[in-house]
Amino acid sequence: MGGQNLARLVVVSNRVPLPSEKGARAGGLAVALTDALTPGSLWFGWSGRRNARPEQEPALQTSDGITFATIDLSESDYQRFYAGYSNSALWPLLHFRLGLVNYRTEDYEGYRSVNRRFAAALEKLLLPTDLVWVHDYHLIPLGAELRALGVRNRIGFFMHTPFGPPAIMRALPHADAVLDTMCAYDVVGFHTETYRAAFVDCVQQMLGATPDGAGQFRLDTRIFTPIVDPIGIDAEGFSRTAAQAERGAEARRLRTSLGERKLAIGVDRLDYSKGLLNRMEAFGRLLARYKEHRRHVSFLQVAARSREDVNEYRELGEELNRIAGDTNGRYSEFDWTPLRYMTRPVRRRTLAGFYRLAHIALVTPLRDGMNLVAKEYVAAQNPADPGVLILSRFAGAADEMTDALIVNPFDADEIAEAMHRALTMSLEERQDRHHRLRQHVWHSTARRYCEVFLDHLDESDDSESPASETGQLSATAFAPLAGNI
Ligand code: ADQ
Repeated sequence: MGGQNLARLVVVSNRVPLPSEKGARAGGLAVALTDALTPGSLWFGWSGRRNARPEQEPALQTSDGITFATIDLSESDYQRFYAGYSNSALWPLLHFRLGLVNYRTEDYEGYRSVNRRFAAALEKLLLPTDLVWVHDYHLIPLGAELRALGVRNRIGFFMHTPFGPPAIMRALPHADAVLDTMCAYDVVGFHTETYRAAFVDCVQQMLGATPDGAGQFRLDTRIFTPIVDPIGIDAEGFSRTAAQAERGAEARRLRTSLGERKLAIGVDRLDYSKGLLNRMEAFGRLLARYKEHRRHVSFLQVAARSREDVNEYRELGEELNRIAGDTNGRYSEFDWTPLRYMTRPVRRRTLAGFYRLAHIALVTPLRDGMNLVAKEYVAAQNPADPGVLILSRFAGAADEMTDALIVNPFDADEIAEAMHRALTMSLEERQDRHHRLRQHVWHSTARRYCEVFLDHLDESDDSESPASETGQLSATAFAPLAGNI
């Protein structure tokens, strides 16, 4: 538990990475929060397990002073809540892929009922002074469900995906009801001003919420504050890890296998939002157009399989296998395989070493809330001889990382041109760009992300909190939060 005088932080996310599962793990949210939670905190959510008769009470375990409270899902909850409404309706919609939205009423009902169940289980664990921080699109209605149970704690919500304007959001069945539940939070956070502004347009145009002119909005009796709070990484720590990992066995094996060749790298979850097809296509076009790069560059794409029980993900996997085979069949020589494609997750530490070896990182999502790989790549570089980041203009990261080579991820020719430019860029230009990118990544860290959000949550309502009445809840209360970031 935290100090007696400090508000306890309660993080809620769909998937709780249990201490027993440490190791290779894809997913930006899990990575950022692992760094942010400190002894005394509670992390609540789904265990990742499916169970024919899930208990209503959460299972508790403690590790390094953090309590993990998890509940299992039944098979039908899993299909409706997780594979269904969350990942077949909300995820494509929030990534502007209306054609991929697959909506079923029973999925929506499952989504709402799992959120109710989560709220009922969490409510029993809450102390009156807890600060509750709910994460991501699976759990949008959770705050409203907690309020319905009489919970008066300060509750914040952070949306890790993009957020669309009314023209997109209106395509979601029950959009008004879902949006309405977002207004039950005290603070609603987004990575960029574009997403925040889109949310504001939605609540004003679709629900009639009104601004107070000082950043807050009112809808009937509820007052909420939408904020911009870009997520970041532990830049210093990641940089150190990369420098060490470069000397490790895996990085040495990779370097030996490359010989004198340059390395381009892509690291993603295997997801249609990540622009993998266009990226592989672009690499083929580079080799077709600029013959001088043949045999002199290898592209390593690590794409950890994810959400395989959603049709679109299986189909994407098959298409990637086809295009990878096609590219290698066309351009391979007996001693050079241009494209190395692996779908197994790679340990974070190993990845850090690979990033450091890579002359180019291709981060070309078609839409992405932020994209932490872009930041990890910059942090991993050797400032004396840095690589070049090629970044999609539709990643949230592009708002801040303007010194990357910014591309339209839908245009494979433009990506190929950017690769050529990166492969032929002078050391001086690489250093200049990297220097500026580095300043940004070191400024906008995971630690800052947590502090900014929790400061807003702390400020959002002083009148009703017993802790603030005694003056005990202040920004300094969160200092330990960042202790191990
Ligand atoms: P994700 O879509 O999971 O996160 P991202 O931000 O790139 O995307 O985070 C991925 C994390 O997982 C990174 O730390 C990366 O190193 C790791 N990872 C990715 N692929 C991996 C692989 N193949 N093997 C091992 N590790 C891998 C969501 C949103 C993003 C947002 C984050 C955080 O979609 O836009 O940046 O949340 O808010």
